[in-house]
Amino acid sequence: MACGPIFPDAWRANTMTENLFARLERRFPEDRYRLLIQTDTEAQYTYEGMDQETAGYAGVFARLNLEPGDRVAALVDKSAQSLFLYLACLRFGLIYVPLNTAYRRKELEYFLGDAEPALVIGRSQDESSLRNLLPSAPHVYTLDSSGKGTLAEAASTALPFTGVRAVRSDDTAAIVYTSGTTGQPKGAMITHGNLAGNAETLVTAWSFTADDTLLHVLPLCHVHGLFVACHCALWSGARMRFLTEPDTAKILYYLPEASVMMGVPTHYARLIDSGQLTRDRCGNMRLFISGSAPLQPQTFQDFEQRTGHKILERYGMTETGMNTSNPVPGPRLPGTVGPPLPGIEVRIVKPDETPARTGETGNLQIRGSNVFKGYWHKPEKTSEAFTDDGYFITGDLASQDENRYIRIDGRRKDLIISGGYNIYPKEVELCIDGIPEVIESAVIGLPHPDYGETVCAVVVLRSGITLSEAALIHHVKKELASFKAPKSVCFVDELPRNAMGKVRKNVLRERLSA
Ligand code: MCA
Ligand code: AMP
Repeated sequence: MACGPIFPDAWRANTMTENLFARLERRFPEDRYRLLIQTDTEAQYTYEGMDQETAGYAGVFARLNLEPGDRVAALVDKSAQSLFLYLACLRFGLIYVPLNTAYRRKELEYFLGDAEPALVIGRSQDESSLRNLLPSAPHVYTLDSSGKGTLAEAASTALPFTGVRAVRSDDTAAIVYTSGTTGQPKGAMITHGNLAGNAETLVTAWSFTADDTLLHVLPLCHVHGLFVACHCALWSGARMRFLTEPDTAKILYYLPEASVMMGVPTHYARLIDSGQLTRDRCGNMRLFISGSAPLQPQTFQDFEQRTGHKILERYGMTETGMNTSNPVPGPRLPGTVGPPLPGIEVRIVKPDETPARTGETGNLQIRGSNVFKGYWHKPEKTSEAFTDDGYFITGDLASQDENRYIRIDGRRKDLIISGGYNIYPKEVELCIDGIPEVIESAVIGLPHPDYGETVCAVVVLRSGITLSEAALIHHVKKELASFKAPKSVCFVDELPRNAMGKVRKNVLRERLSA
């Protein structure tokens, strides 16, 4: 049955909760029985199921006397339940703090210490270390489906909270950590209004309807998988096929039933490499979307040749959600991230803050209701991130053509993006410099066919000392999430420096790329 957009134009929701729960309650009660999630283990949940599960979790929040604005940190694997946990926080006016399960002890210590959660939801294998990390942690539960200490068990004895707490659109809905180029990671405070505005914009721009099936292949601990992907489905009443692992064979298996897929360029490069990507397999697909990292024009072309589909590339950030997008109807140009999305002001300025000319590269700045309200507990970092007239300084370098299509030409910030994950060289350098055998190191990104870029460490050892590449990588993996570990190590006698004593990373990149 074709049903078109669930949401009539006249209805405007200021928050995700208003859109989701109020819609089910008052506007479109029949949508309760539509499928929301099917997993790759064939578990399935309707919108009604989501309503009940989130009411159960919110019942636990009520029993724990959590107050609006309290933080709930989640260190959980991807599952339907982890999405419900997030939605339950929205429902109860709590601030959701997603954390990547790849993070190591020291990283977690910092995030939990900074966010000061009233409740932590973890995996059973992390429970005791979480309790040790948080001696004064008020409450810790796990997210397994049943058993002692699980949120499900707590929910089974709590009175379901079937209401929806009223929130203002500028109340914080989530704190998502982004690493800083200097200093420590910053928690971006993303408001209910940011989420709702961006969801509505994307649903319209990408023509989402209740007829869509989104092939969901991304983790739920970052903005791309949690907000961009899930919100498009939830806002439009669509269905999602949740893949718990980013496995190419599984993506290929479920492609025929899907109509939309969102991924990072690595997903698309792997699909092409599989040799099994055909037009037939994509027969039901209407849209492939890519972001979080640059999509190589070659990948765009190879994908189109095999499937007939032009991948739609868009550009966003944790702090802003999505800013620009190639169009659904209209030309999708490889190597560009499309024009600004409606309602989002994008400008490109030269170092003296005057506007860059058409085609000229400059600093990309963003203003709009999609832009976050600031960094948690870091007012100075917040004011440094904005211009006097309220534009957010992205740290990306870009140019714009005569049709307003934007090209991301580079980054002012020292950042490596590997398979869509951001890695800050400074953090890895500090970790390597902590090895007794090491005098100093420089961490750079090198081009890579699968991950786009990978981490390479250039290391100076104390004289007469040896250290193997494997031992160095092992050390980093003990301290930091393993995706941050170097994929290659190059030992040198000294690092090239400029007259100011600064390491010339561009020289290293040129030498090692060659
Ligand atoms: C995993 N590994 C990686 C990466 N992913 N190494 C470098 N870069 C990576 N991206 C390491 C693991 O630590 C592991 O190491 C080994 O590779 C294999 O892990 P596996 O789980 O098999 O990973 P994979 O299959 O290689 O995963 C690749 C992936 C994944 C599917 C591209 O990284 C992924 O889901 N990326 C998406 C990230 C994302 O959602 N970014 C959005 C941020 P070991 O064996 O040593 O343990 S939000 C954002 O950027 C903004 C808002 C935006 O615009 O979207
Ligand atoms: P994050 O801090 O994880 O939100 O990552 C945001 C950064 O990812 C942006 O500032 C860009 O540098 C990069 N990014 C996101 N989408 C794209 C894209 N389509 N092309 C190039 N870079 C991108």
